[in-house]
Amino acid sequence: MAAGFEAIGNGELLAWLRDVAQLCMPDNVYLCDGSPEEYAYMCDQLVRQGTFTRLNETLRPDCFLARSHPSDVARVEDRTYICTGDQAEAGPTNNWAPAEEMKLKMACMFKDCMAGRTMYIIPFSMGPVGSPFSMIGVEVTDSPYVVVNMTIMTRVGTKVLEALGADGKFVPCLHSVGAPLAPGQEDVTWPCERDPANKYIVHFPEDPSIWSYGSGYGGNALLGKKCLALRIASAVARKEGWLAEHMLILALTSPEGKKHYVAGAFPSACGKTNLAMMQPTLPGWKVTCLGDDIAWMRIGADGRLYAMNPETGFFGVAPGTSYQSNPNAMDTFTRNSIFTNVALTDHGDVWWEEMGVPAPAHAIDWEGNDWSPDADRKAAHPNSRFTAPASQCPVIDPDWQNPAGVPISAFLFGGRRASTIPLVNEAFDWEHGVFMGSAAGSETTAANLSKTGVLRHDPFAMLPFCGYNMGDYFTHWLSMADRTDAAKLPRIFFVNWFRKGDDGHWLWPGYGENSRVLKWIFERVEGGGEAVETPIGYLPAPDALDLSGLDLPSEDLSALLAVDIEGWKGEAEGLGTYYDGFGDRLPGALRKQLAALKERLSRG
Ligand code: SAT
Ligand code: MN
Repeated sequence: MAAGFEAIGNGELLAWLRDVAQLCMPDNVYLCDGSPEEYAYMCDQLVRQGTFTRLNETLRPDCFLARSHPSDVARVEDRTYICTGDQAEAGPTNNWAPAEEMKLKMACMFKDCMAGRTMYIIPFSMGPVGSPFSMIGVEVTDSPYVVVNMTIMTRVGTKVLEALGADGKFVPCLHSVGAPLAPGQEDVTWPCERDPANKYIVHFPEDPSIWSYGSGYGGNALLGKKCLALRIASAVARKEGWLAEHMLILALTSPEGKKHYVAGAFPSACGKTNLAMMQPTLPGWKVTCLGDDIAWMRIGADGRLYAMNPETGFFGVAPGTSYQSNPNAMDTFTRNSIFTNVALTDHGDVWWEEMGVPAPAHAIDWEGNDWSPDADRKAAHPNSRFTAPASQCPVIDPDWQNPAGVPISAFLFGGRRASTIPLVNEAFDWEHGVFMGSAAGSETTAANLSKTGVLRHDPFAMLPFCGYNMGDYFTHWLSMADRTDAAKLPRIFFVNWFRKGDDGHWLWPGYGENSRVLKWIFERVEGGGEAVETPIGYLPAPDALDLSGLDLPSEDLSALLAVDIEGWKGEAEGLGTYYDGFGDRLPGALRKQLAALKERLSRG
């Protein structure tokens, strides 16, 4: 193996790397040190290869645009597997194959798959390097695009190898775009496996290890994120008694200077990034951001639940991001950022739909073609993304890298729901809150390569990310109440920013105006905030939401805070059928909660 490997003092890692190199047969091997020089060099190399276009140095210094292949634009949930010995361990919501069989299959897929390419070794830490709560992974990839994105999204390089030491544990994460080059064959700008049926995003939680083949995009390829920090970590967390969740973390500070931390689970592309760094419209209130996608949480010595963001960057959806919807994101990716599948303006800047600036008269669209506003297609792909360092966020919280995390006062659950689900609804207690999380559903978005706008159950926004049987996951959530004084656990709220009127108009303005809902939640946590008890939970009393300065038609407000009994009866029926799919892995407490909800609804 190549020089420079003296830094790898870990025997297990060396042995794995030798095996992998022999299997994949790359032309070169390169160990990433994580330095700024390396990052700059790799970006230049991506420009030379045509994968990256350097953006205008004045408008957007040290920023790059990448265009992926049109077959490779989102996560592929139908090609994502949890492989265990026994199918029951993966459960009914995951694709499964026997672990041993899948390993053989993967060995065949990966054979010689890096021919003509360089194999990059990326040691990375999810969570601060050296923290006892962090997890180390080593991603081996043939994609330099993955290297630079991982460098933004995680802590990468020599310092991680040092923390790993001679006998530390790491999660082996093997990735290939699945496009070996024959001698003399010219490369393309976005190599990947074009046939979706040949992509495999495979997790072996019992090892644990990850094998990802055929895609170079987002969560399919940046293996620290969904694969390690959610699917593998959720399985580890269950065994060790903590939580690995698809949640943003924010801090809310009142005009009096009191601070509460909130974590929120919403499906992909449902506004987590916007909420996590929102600019409140309510005077005097302040939001600071700790993370926009993943929270690892443990019960601390004081019995409260502490959350830490294991990532160091944002991989956010570009379309819809504007100075109106998310000014802090706009100010985060002004420099040192990567844009994928957005449009390129003639000034060398980026553009996307609903960016809040007029469409350019001419641009190059995400597929590399000329585009003008009269074209009947979008300039940016709906799942186009920015990759930006969290440290550049103007409202990053001072504690965002605190290895001990921050104590969570409230959980938010939500999704995209045009009807039935009210603006905000508080659980009666922990068990009822877990029930609410298990009942969450959302319309599908472009974050997954499949039909969008279809309503599906998405418990805790973890449907695509839970690395074990979802029934056991519910049990694990319920068990948190036995691990501490239940009164110290976060209060649980269900929110819905996406309600529409019968004529299709949005009932709630969302974005910074969501601070009005956060204020009520803050007050509830503090023991105030007026509420009414309803069959579905505690809703704000008629005047409890601070709507000062907001021009909200009263009929819209009534609709947002109404309990649609018939609609909820339908929800309950659908949930019963959904629960049936979990068989005896469904905790009895949730069946009891469902029966109690039905009973309350029947009383009206
Ligand atoms: O591509 S990612 O999985 O990282 C984004 C998402 O779906 O949330
Ligand atoms: Mn996500």
